[in-house]
Amino acid sequence: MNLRTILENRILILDGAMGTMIQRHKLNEADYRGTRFANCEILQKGNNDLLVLTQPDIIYGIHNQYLEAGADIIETNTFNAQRISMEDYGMCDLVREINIEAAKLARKAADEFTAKNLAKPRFVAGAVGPTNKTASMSPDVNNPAFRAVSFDDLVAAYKEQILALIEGGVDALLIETIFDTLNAKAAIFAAEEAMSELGKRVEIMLSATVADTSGRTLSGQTIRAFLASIGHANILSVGLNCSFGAKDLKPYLHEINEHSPWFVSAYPNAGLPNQFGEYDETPETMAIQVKEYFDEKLVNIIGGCCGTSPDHIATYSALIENKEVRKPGLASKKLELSGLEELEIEDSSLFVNIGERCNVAGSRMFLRLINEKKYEEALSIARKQVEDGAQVIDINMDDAMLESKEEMVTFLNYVAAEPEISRVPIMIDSSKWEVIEAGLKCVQGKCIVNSISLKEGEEEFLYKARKIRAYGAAVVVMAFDEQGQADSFDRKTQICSRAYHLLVDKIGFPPQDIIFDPNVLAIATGIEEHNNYGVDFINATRWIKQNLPYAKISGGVSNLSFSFRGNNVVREAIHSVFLYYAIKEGMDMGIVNAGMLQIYQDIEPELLEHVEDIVLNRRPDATERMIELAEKVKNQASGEKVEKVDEWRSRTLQGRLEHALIKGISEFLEEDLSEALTQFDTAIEIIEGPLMSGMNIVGELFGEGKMFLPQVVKTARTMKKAVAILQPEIEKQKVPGQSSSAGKFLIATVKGDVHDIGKNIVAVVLACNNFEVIDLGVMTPTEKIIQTAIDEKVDMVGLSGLITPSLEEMAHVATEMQKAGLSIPLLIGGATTSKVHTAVKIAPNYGGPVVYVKDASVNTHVVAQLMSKTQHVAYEAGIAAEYQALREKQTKKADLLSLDEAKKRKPNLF
Ligand code: B12
Repeated sequence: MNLRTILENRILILDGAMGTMIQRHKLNEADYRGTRFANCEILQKGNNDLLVLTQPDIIYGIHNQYLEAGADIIETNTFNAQRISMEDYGMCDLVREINIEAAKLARKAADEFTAKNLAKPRFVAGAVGPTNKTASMSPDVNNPAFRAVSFDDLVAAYKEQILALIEGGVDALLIETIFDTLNAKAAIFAAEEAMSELGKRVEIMLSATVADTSGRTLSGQTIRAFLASIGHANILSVGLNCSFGAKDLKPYLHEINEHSPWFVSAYPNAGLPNQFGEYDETPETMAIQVKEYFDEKLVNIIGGCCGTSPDHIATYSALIENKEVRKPGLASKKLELSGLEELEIEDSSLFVNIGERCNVAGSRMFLRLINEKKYEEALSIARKQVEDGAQVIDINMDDAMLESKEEMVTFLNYVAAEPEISRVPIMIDSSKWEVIEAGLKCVQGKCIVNSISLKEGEEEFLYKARKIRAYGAAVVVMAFDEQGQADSFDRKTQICSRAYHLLVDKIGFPPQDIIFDPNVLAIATGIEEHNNYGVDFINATRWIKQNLPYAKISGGVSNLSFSFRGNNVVREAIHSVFLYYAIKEGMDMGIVNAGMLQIYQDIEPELLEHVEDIVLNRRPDATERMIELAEKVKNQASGEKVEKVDEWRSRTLQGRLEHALIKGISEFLEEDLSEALTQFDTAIEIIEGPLMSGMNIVGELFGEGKMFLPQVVKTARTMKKAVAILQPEIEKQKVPGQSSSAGKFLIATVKGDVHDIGKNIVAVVLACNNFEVIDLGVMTPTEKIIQTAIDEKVDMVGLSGLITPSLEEMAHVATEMQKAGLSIPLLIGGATTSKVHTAVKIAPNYGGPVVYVKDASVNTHVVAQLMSKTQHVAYEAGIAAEYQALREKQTKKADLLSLDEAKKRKPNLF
């Protein structure tokens, strides 16, 4: 029976700490050296891996103790046995020997136990540690681009170790204590190379470690980002080890459990070391915590890390008996990318815009900065794009006068040191393979390669695709083949189809990781054959979506309007019209200059008609007519600006505020808001009246694809400014008289959600009502909300959320609040929340009062009721009854049959 089959039926036990057990032997320098290394120059005390050669009986004894305690899998004593770490001890030349001997020792012990009880086969996992160097971070504070170890160094070192482990007879490789995903990707790469060289496969198991309670790895990735980065690997299991004790590891295991299609492992520490460097968790206390993992079906493999011993492991056997096994979920069909954070793209996602400014071929300023080696300044271009809403950033260093490969590596290393930039995935853009490959070796996240094509034939195409997959990236495939660039619908679809089937059927490339670029080519050039280019792209997009399942579509949008260089009004309109139609047909993403987009809705009717004529090739004279109008538009452009300002300035106050928000213009806010203050009773009414209505229009346009994220970011900034202008007014309306706090209110936007405008307004209004507000900000993990609520003894918790996944997250918070024994009121708010969802999906998870609150002003009233000593019981009972009624109504609805079903079931009376 192999590991996989057993794991489908029961939980497996991994051994506990090796280091802790070795320490118990209190070995001295001479013991470490043994006779063989008695004369070596470098001190060896602490070189635990060497003990397989100098004290094999001790290591064999420890393996036996763990096997005796019930471990199904034991790890070889090789955590540091690769060249990079062994350099510290001057023992690089022993790497192969140590690994072979370590594997043999463990194998011997395991096989002896298997022979004693064939029904419980024992396995050996080759321990592959993270090394003592990190490929994603610079150890030199003065040079963020410096790296103490490269991907290639790591691959070489890991490969040497892994070859020896496999030769020594391990069943699996356990790449563990991953703190830098790039190191882990190198280990996976090396493992695949070693296995294909030996012609033998063993299982790969991965285990990461989170650095602190932010739930990130040391190199800054969230769990989801880490999972996306290693999604390409052919692995048995993924999980967590080390970090902190079993209790604190649990929330992160939940995350892995939810999002991984593999078996899940955990081997926590026996708590965090205390002041004396000792571990406090006894086998009994740890067993109580670990039991929850099994009860909640979080893991398939359980073991122990630092501080654990055979006594800890021995408690597990009883705990796993008759436990239902966790079944891994299905592999995702979404395109999952990552920087430090994850970006998930599926067909229902909104258009993803890729920042195009870090391209030496497209931005003169970026080229100059790279040429002058002003990397810090070049970084600010990348930072600005992310701030302005770019969800991926394209990096291109293809210039004849540049050392493209070096510049790509240097800049990517700089980017890695900037968390604000590297939180988004990278698109490595080059026409040179060596530049792409060098770039892939620098990025820990899951990036996109831009691009490969069939230009040089199938063999070359598949070679590159296989490599890209091995580095763990997604790929843009240009519609280009041996005959050249595809310029018609037929050529585009035929090449994309050929490429898709080669990738998916021949080499098993995941279809969701293929992004086609069917070529956005310039229209209205005066050459008749070019007139249909826009339509061909749009139609090809539709065809690809219908015929090549899960593949994505991207394109460089600015090419389309190339004929109108120098005329930005027309260019912006062309881009928006094109995107409007292409997105409707399924275009998922595009390389876009966010500053070169008009809001579709706002394009002058005459201009819109002319632009649609050329983009959609609606009439033969479209180009001439557009050229004519373009001249007029261009000539008017500067004068018109003044006119345009005047036009919207003469609208009603409501109209002006809405316009300012939609366009992201803050210039007149002071003026308009002062006027508003004379017309509305309170500042809050202004927010909830005209400002909210502006935001709602933005939301609608955004949802319909008529506005894009960068434009919404601008809007959000304007809204924030407006709220800031009104804040002193809100404060003036502060409830006077009460000196002491009216209560403590904890507010947070839930995990995964960045929207905070509404939450901030609620916080300000509450503060003005004498509440002490603890604002945990955005993307707040559940555990933080609950821990703060308990530590700060708050009176109420308020959750804000504006995207659909937040609804589920809120239900989860409610469940966890219940588990934590809380009973304080829980308030739910934010645009996507609703009374019915709160009643049906959130309230049932929590015993305390749960109240949906529509907006900040209603909130004051709700909070007052909940805090009132005399009214809260009646108020809560009223809400509970109302929600119960809503639930019953909902259940009845769910019981109703569909019309078709009802027809099918009609009684047969005749
Ligand atoms: C501005 C905005 C953004 C800004 C947010 C900036 C910021 N710092 O907040 C940016 C550009 C960053 C953004 C990003 C995204 N957004 Co957005 N965004 C909006 C937009 C246009 C307005 C939101 C807003 O601020 N409204 C104004 C405030 C005042 O209203 P409010 O939050 O509802 O708050 C009021 C009440 O609800 C209540 N309230 C709010 N919270 C709480 C909490 C408590 C306890 C209480 C009592 C009351 C309460 O009081 C407030 C004042 O009265 C909405 C559209 C809309 N109509 O909501 C889309 C919208 C929410 N976004 C949307 C999407 C999809 C996204 C993105 C996923 C886009 C993308 N492709 O990346 C990302 C999300 C990233 C993430 N992981 O969160 C969708 C969500 C769809 C869905 N159901 O999932 C929307 C609805 C747009 C749409 N039609 O598609 N977005």
